[in-house]
Amino acid sequence: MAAPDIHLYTAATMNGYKPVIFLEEAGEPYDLTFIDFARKEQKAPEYLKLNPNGRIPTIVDRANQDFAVFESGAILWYLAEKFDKFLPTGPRDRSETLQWLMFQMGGIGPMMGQAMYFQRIAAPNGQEEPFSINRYVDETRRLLEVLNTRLQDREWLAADQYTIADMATYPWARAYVWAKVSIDGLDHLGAWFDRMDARPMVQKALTIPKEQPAFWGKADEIEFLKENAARFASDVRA
Ligand SMILES: N[C@@H](CCC(=O)N[C@@H](CS)C(=O)NCC(=O)O)C(=O)O
Repeated sequence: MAAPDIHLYTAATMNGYKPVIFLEEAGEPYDLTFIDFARKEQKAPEYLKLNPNGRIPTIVDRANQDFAVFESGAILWYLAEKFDKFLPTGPRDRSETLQWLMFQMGGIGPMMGQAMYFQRIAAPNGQEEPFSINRYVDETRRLLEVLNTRLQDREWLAADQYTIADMATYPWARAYVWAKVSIDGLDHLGAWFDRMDARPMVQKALTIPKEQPAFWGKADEIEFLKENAARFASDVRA
């Protein structure tokens, strides 16, 4: 049997789940290579040839002369075009979808990522920075409020349909506990979480890069906190 077109390199992180969600929702076959951060596999010279940023996720399309794509938003966009799914074609709908995809890539992801970093990694390593924590927690809350307002009169983020914008935003926004950001009063966002949580392929995708726990659920368990801080300790000291 021929190998699937798509070879995905990923791990169980917010950005790492996105292409898994797409491929599971689309029902397309793929090979998956788990990238082990503990062994710094994402910095290996061979991997850097695929992803010059040394991070996950990355895909290689064997049916397109082993074309490599990095950056999770670009990966979703590429997969959507290749399989003609979850990215509407009309110019307004398409633009709306890409706007909300960019909002996740440029806003929700970076701000929540820093809120998590300063509270979950820097602080346990003796680098408590209240000014930074407040900045990123407040900014995350503001961005989640933008999502909440957007969702007050619609089921999905863009184009009145389930798209790559929802797939990109869910793993981040849903990890608000891990970012220690309250969603009190954000009922429309909560209802969207319920709709996303109820999608069987989304739930399946979250179990696929198995080797590390998800960033929510048992987020406050002490062992997990220590283990996670240790995984990044060398970066914090640097
Ligand atoms: N903008 C990039 C960010 C990728 C990213 O930061 N990936 C993280 C996991 S969510 C990673 O690989 N971390 C390992 C490292 O920093 O070495 C994307 O969306 O793909």
